[in-house]
Amino acid sequence: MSTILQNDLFIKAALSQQVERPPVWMMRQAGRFMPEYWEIKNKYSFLEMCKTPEIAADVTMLPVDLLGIDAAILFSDILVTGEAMGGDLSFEQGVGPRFSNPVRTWKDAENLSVDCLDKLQYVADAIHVIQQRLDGRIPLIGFAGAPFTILSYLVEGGSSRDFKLTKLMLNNEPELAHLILQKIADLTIAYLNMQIDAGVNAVQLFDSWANALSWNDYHTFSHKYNKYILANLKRTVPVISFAKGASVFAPVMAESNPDVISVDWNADLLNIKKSLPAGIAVQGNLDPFIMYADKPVIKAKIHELFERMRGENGFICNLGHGIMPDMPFDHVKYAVEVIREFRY
Ligand code: 1CP
Repeated sequence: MSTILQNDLFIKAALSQQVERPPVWMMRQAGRFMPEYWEIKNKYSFLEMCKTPEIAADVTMLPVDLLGIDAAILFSDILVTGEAMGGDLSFEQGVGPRFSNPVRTWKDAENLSVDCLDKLQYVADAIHVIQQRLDGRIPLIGFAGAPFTILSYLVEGGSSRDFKLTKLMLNNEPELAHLILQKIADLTIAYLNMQIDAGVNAVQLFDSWANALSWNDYHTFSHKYNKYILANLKRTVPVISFAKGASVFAPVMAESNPDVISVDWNADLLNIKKSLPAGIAVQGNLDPFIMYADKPVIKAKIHELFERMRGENGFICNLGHGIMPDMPFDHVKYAVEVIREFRY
């Protein structure tokens, strides 16, 4: 993207440059907590929304126009790579994501396609429409799911509490898991590079369920592939590595050389930042559940984090995980206002 950004706070912070206040965006910022989301959602299925560039752009723009955040994130889902590879994906109300043909055997794994980037062309098309709408106001973040997190959905056939079948595969048939992880990683490289070519200003790799893994398994089944992906991305835009579990795994994540590590809310963010090599920024790490609290509490928690991070370049404010569907919209909006008014 050669357009000059009117608000480049997010990019500057991602590159550990000095800013007058921390930039903010929030995971799941374009979603079910917004009445305006439901007006669209009531007319289309979730996948129709993702696959119709004009609608994906409409939803991407909701938090830009209604919340005033400092970065937009593409409206899509991490599971679209699993679908492109051959997964029969649906999102049912109240059930969440589902793959009706889980990947559990060598035959299932061999049937997964890697050469399927054409099936994700709608994402590049959406990026073009969104960038026209944004018109350089703020940066656009592209994203993909990390191989271990995608593997868990493919193996379980959907969401899971304990990742029992996934861990059974890692323990009993590690080579089968490696075959699937390698295929996901290869598609993810092509997919994120396609997003970069289409004009996103940053990309984020979501390893949402890394926290399910032991220290050794994290190295073997997650970090190895995330590192391979980061080594093969066009590093023309900042790369953010998110893991639920980053409170523990951040020093390992740093070995894959991301520009930013996005941290859940268990850790002290300053301690994490200080433990990382210079030049790696941090993103986070408000407990999302403060959004249910009274407004003075929200303000106090934000200021507590910002005072702790005072003087640090390379800090992007975000939640440690996503906004929940029933969080009050005006609380989230208030949080963004508090952040935007803050000055170092
Ligand atoms: O606003 C945004 O953040 C942009 C769009 C976005 C992103 C970045 C959506 C829309 N999903 C995601 C990423 C995503 N999807 C992640 C990684 C981030 C995270 O950890 O929260 C994960 C794990 C998913 C998988 C997924 N898709 C879930 C979680 C299920 C579980 O296992 O807990 C859900 C509920 C979905 C559907 C989905 N994705 C996005 C929305 C708005 C929805 C809800 C669809 C609906 O019913 O309207």
